[in-house]
Amino acid sequence: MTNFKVGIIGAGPSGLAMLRAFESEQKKGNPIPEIKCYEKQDNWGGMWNYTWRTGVGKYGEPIHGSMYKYLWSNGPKECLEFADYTFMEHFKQPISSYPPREVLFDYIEGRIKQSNARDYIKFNTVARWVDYLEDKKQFRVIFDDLVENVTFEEHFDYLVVGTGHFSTPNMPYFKGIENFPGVIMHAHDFRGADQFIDKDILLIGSSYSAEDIGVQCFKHGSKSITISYRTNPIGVKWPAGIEEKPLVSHFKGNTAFFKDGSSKEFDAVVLCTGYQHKFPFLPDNLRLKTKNCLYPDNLYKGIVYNENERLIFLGMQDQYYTFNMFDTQAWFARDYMLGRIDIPKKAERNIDIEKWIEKEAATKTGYDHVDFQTDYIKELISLTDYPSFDLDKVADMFKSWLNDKEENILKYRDKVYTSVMTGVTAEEHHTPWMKELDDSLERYLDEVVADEVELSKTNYY
Ligand code: FAD
Ligand code: NA7
Repeated sequence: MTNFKVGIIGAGPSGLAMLRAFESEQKKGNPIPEIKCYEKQDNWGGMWNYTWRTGVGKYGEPIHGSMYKYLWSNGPKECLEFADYTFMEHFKQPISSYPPREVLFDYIEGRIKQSNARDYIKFNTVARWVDYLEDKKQFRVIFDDLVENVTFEEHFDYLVVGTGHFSTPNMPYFKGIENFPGVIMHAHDFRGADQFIDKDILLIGSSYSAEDIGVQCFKHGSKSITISYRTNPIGVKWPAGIEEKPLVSHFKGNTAFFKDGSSKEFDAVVLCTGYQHKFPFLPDNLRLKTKNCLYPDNLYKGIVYNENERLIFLGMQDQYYTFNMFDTQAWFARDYMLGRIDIPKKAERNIDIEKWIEKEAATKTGYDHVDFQTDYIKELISLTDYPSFDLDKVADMFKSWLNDKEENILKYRDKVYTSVMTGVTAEEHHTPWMKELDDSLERYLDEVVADEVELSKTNYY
């Protein structure tokens, strides 16, 4: 049956994957349901739609974006490539394995621009509240049109939540931090390393944000970077100028004291302490409650909400795979909504969920995490017609990437990988990453003159 209505909240990579999945069905000449997508920002791309703003946006809504100037992909692009729209198809030439944000935004946009997806999206519109109407078996969603400043409601048979989960900061307290005289911010509000040139900065947290903001600040000229970890250090070979210390115990003025008894003065503190899954528009009984992990509880196949099988979440897991994982989820969600995939009763779904959660609990290393997510995607791909690709090779690339980072955190982005979709090997970027201070699309695609390239390759790190 296709005479039903689907609402999608968010037009980031997950929401766009959902639109793409239906579009591919339509292209085959098959009927699709009525679809509407709502996006609170004025453009699509989610995180990849860069904003200079912090705090609140033009219409007073909390800013979604956590990306910053000079952000380059933190994993090989060959691991996130869409199976139905390759980098070669988009750029018509090999590019490097770690493109900057604007280049990835261009790629995401290139695929979706091929369709009339924009017609389905209402921008500058925020989902405010959702109720499930048991008698009608429909969701009633209340939206605010931010431009017109009007509230309206829509009813949907299925609701797809693709609102991301790297937007609402986790802000722990450290004794004495309230009297720290310098800049204090969360990674969510970091918009580039420029303001930290010649500064001593303290990053609290030891995951992707701390690693990348630390390296960015080093590259752009901070005086020193200290990364303070709670559980495990990042543990790569750091260059002189970046060091790791155990957790901060307290602050006194501009001095941070660490659990190993050492202390240091800082100009700025950046809390790289992760994010909260936050759904202010969902009531308690529909709200996904999880931390950042590879298999959130209560989601059948990591997608269908177990308490209400008409509610779908995309992209809620921690992510090694990104764009192609969102696709495989969206294809599954599409076929499920179209009635092609039957899902078992709640108790059986619970058993399946438990199985995956136990499997995640048994993972220990980065390699285990990669294998876990690879298995998860393999299962989803086997259930739909999303173009299959060599996931074992992608897993190998992820593992090499983990090694590359350990070997040289400043140079891993200079490595190249081979696409499993096209067999094309990436081209080295014309300028080593540590020397490249311009992250624009124009500069990236520029044929830089040979002399300049040779000069830029001189080894200073
Ligand atoms: P998002 O991209 O977060 O998009 C969610 C969308 O929902 C947004 O457009 C938002 O405005 C909208 N929305 C939210 N709430 C509402 C509402 N109530 N009503 C209407 N619309 C709403 N991934 C990589 O593959 N490579 C990287 O190098 C990489 N770097 C990253 C760096 C940072 C700093 C961060 C935070 C993430 C990074 N990621 C990276 C992961 C990134 O989150 C994913 O690539 C991807 O953007 C997730 O897509 P999404 O659609 O699930 O969520
Ligand atoms: P992550 O990957 O969720 O990591 C959060 C980090 O914050 C992790 O190291 C945590 O340490 C640390 N943390 C959390 N709470 C605290 C407190 N109270 N004190 C000290 N440290 C704490 O978030 P990221 O922002 O790094 O990455 C998210 C995405 O952004 C990712 O996909 C990237 O691509 C960009 P723990 O290990 O739990 O002790």
